[in-house]
Amino acid sequence: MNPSKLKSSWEALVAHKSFILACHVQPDGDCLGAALALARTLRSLGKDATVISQDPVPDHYRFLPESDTIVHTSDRRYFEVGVVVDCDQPSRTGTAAELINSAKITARIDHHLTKENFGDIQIYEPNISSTSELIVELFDAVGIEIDQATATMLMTGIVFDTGGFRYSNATSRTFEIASRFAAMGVSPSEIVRSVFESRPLRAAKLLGRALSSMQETQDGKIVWAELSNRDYIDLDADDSCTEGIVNTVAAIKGPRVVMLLREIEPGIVRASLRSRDGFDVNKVAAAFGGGGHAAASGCTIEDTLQQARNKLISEVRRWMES
Ligand SMILES: [Mn+2]
Repeated sequence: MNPSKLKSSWEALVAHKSFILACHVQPDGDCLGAALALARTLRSLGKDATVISQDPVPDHYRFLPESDTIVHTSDRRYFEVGVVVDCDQPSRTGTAAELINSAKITARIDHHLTKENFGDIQIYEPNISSTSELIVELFDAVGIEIDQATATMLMTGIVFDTGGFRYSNATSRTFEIASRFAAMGVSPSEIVRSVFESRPLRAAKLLGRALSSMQETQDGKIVWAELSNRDYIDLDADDSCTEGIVNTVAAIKGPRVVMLLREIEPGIVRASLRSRDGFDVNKVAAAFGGGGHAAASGCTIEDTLQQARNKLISEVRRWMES
C-alpha cells in the first residue's frame, strides 16, 4: 500500500470513536503485537479501544506491555468499528466474530495472502513481513510517533513473523525498522529469547514427540510430523505449546513440503504447512478452508489423524504434479 492509501484508510478509521480489535485464534506474536500497538495508539488519540482474543495470551507473550488489558469475552455489544487483526475474516477470530460482525463498520489490517475481501476499511499488504511492519508503515505515513512501548509491541510482531529475522520476508526495510527500534532501546535479543527460547518443559517434550514422529514419503519430497490427542493428554499440554514446533520440524534438508499435524481434539486435526523452494502451500491449505502465505500456511480438517494426513499428502501431490 502506498502512503496516500494508508493515509486515507487511517483517516476513515479514526473518524470513529470506539474500536474492538480481534486477534485470530491461537494468537501469535504478530497478532498480539499489532493489536496492542494499534489499541495503544488509538487510545493515545482519545479513542476507546479494546483488544479481544478468544484464546488466552500465551505465557511467553506476557512481557508485552498492556498484554493484561486483552479481554477474552465482552458483555458490551456495541462498537463502532470491528477490526480483524493479522487475519482475513471474522471467522478466524473464533468467538470474537460476533462482536466484529455487529459493529457499525468493519476493518481488516493484515498481510495474509488471500482472496477474501472483508472489511469496509482494508489496510492490507501481502508483500510485507508482518502486520506489525504494516502498522509501522501506516504510522509513518500519517506521522504518528512510535513510543518505546509501541516499538516493543511492533518489534515482537516482526521478530515472530520473520522467525527472528531468518526468513526471506525480512527485507532491508524490515532491518531498517528493527534498527530504528533498537536505537530506541528495544532489544531484539531479549525479544527473541522471550518469543523463541522460553518454552515450558511440557512444550519441549511435545516438540520431542513431534520430532520422533517424523516420516517422509518414499521420494522424500514430503515430510511430516504428528501429534496425537494422546500426546497432548500425556504431557498435560494444549495447542499453545505447539508454537514454533513446525519450524523446527521444517529445519531439515531435502523436502519440498513439511507438515505438522496436531490432533487437538479427537477428530479435529490442525495442520501447519511449510515449503521452501517456491511451492505454494497456501493452495493446499485453501483446499481445506485454511490459508496463510505461499511458504507457510495452515488449515483444520475434521477427520482422524491418519485420514487427514492422507488427504493432505494427496492434495500436495496434486499441486506438485500440476
Ligand atoms: Mn502475521
